[in-house]
Amino acid sequence: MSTANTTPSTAAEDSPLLISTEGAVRVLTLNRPQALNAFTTGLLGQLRIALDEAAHDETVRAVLITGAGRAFCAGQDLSDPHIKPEFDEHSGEVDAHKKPKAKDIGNLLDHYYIPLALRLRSMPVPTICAVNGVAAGAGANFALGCDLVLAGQSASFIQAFSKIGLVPDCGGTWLLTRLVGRARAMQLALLGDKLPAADAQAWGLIARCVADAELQSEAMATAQKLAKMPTKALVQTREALDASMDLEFEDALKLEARLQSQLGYAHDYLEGAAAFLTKRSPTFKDR
Ligand code: T3D
Repeated sequence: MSTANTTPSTAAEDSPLLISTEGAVRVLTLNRPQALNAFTTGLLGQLRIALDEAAHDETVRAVLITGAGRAFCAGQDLSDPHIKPEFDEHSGEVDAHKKPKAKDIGNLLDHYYIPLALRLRSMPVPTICAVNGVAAGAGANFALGCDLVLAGQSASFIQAFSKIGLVPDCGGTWLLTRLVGRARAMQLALLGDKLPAADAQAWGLIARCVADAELQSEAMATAQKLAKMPTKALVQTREALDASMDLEFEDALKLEARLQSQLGYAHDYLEGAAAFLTKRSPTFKDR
């Protein structure tokens, strides 16, 4: 990734989340490479705060999320003391005679994953994910929740949940069916097999699979391009496309008209139209 005009991370280099800014693009890098950037409650909390900060910073016009090292994210860190199930550390067996201490995974979702997924999906700026390696479990679904997903050719997507007796979470059930349809969603979710990035693109799960060496520069170029575009219109496009899945055709037409009504009075439409008609480059500023 280019370092031109980059504000270095304010967090320490060993922080689980690195934050930097390149022009109007906020870059968030998951940084637990020794555990394939698996989500701890600490990392989940930092990620949500970083998204909140980006949402409230008027100078930020796109967010780019990626991972450090060879993986994007291996999902929930299964050794995190907050959720680690009880078993015999020596034999690795679950003691059938001893009632294991229950840990409510739903609580973890309520407190960490749901707020994070909702924050991501309601960002007032476009979000781009550069999937630099394996994305498993909640790591895959967090990536798929971004507006545009680019992946390196050696990256892959795994709905790892069924292998440990869980259902897809972090929006997986909602996202998968909408992105690839029920048949392929079922295949991914039931079997939990690895889907290589090239197949993910062919299936319509992600926007683009690119050469590994080009992933970060392609993702940054895309983020910079989006950052120069009319942010508010991009975000309302996300809302309209998401809503359209549950709307009748006529209701989708009416939603489009309502959004155009609002956007038509905004600076960016006037600027865009004026720039086109006077053959100059537009400068968009609405957020
Ligand atoms: O409680 C809950 O679970 C609720 C939350 C649910 C949300 C979820 O995300 S559930 C799904 C959780 N994730 C998984 O089940 C995936 C587990 N990981 C894997 O299946 C594999 O690691 C991968 C397929 C992702 C990658 O395989 P590979 O062979 O490239 O790497 P590896 O050797 O398995 O892993 C490298 C290291 O990362 C290793 O540590 P070590 O042995 O070098 O010290 C491994 O233990 C660690 N690691 C990988 N994934 C996780 C992890 N450590 C903790 N949690 C992980 N999820």
